[in-house]
Amino acid sequence: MPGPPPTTDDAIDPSTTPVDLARYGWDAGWEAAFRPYAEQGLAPARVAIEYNHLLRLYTASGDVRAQHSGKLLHGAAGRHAMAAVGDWVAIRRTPGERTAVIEAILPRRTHFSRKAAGELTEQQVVAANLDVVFIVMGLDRDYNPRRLERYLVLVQASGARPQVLLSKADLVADVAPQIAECEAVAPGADVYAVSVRDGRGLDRVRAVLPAGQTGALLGSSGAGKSTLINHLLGSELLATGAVRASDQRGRHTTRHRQLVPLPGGGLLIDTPGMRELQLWTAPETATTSFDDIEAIAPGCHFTDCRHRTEPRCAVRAAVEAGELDAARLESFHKLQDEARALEARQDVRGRIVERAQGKIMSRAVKQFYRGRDRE
Ligand SMILES: Nc1nc2c(ncn2[C@@H]2O[C@H](COP(=O)(O)OP(=O)(O)OP(=O)(O)O)[C@@H](O)[C@H]2O)c(=O)[nH]1
Ligand SMILES: [Mg+2]
Ligand SMILES: [Zn+2]
Repeated sequence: MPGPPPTTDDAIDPSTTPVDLARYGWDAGWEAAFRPYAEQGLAPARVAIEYNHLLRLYTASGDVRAQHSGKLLHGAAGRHAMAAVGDWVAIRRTPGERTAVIEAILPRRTHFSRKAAGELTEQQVVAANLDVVFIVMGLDRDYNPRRLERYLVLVQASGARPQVLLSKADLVADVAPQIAECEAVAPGADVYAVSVRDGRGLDRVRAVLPAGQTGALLGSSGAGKSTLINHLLGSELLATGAVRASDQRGRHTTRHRQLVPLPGGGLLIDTPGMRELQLWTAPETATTSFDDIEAIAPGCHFTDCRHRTEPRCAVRAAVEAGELDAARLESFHKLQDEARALEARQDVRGRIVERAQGKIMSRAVKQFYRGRDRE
């Protein structure tokens, strides 16, 4: 078994030889976006690993650990303003200080978000600046097309291209039925089988990650995400863990998100298996991955038909005629309800934040005048 991934901040040796940032996906666009920060004497870096409050960054002069500036930590934007793995950031390094300070995050080209776990209605950016998102689903008991729908909604909203990897293909005799089923759920996405045991599909993964492109692996614990990266790397960089014999569930082996440069020049982000995948998206985007339903909907009598109890609904008619899977329409309704509920909670939260900010403002104004009275 390989050792655990680096968990202490000294685990990655700071190198002294300069590194070409192109290795981490730096290009002319990032260069242009960074210009104002370069003028302030800041250096560019890409977030490599995210621990709780500490980040590990790739820079042109080796890896450094970093923390957010006070301004980013306590700003009004909340968790969205925190750097996520894959972000390009502007850092300040003070001679003699071991930790760099993240002063700014360059505008993200794409980001994959979900609702933060727990009660808070807060967006959590799982990974940033992704060209591709690989949804990894094992062909063992992990296989679940309904969960795939949920992932696709979030990938759709992220701006990255979705790829569906049916992993552990060596465990089943014929992958064709599952591929067909997933293709029906994921119109427009590439769906293919991979296996590290017989090497199937690995070249296809490499092909969608040419030099400079960044992908992220998402999926349940035990789906084989870290194992796949190790195979693409040709080394056991990441810890992997066998699924439980009783129910084939994973053991949450990966604890941190981590950006790994691959030999071909592409980059892949490993993520911990998700326990909870709550939506973070508007009701309109929640249904854009249901092209099959959207294609039938123009036939409904009402233009704003929700395909529930409305009369002369073409979508329900298609289900009754056996042309559309009933489970598919059920998912459509479920995801839309969830997105609506989230939207309502966000409205409430927005008002609370505004009120709190109003209070802070009026206190600051009062203090300002009190100060002046004393002068
Ligand atoms: N048969 C078979 N087993 C595989 C394959 N890929 C991974 N596995 C096994 O699946 C188990 C889980 O693999 P991991 O790579 O740790 O899974 P993970 O998705 O990273 O899981 P977390 O880190 O917990 O989220 C390990 O025992 C792997 O050996 C495959 O292609 N075929
Ligand atoms: Mg893992
Ligand atoms: Zn309808």
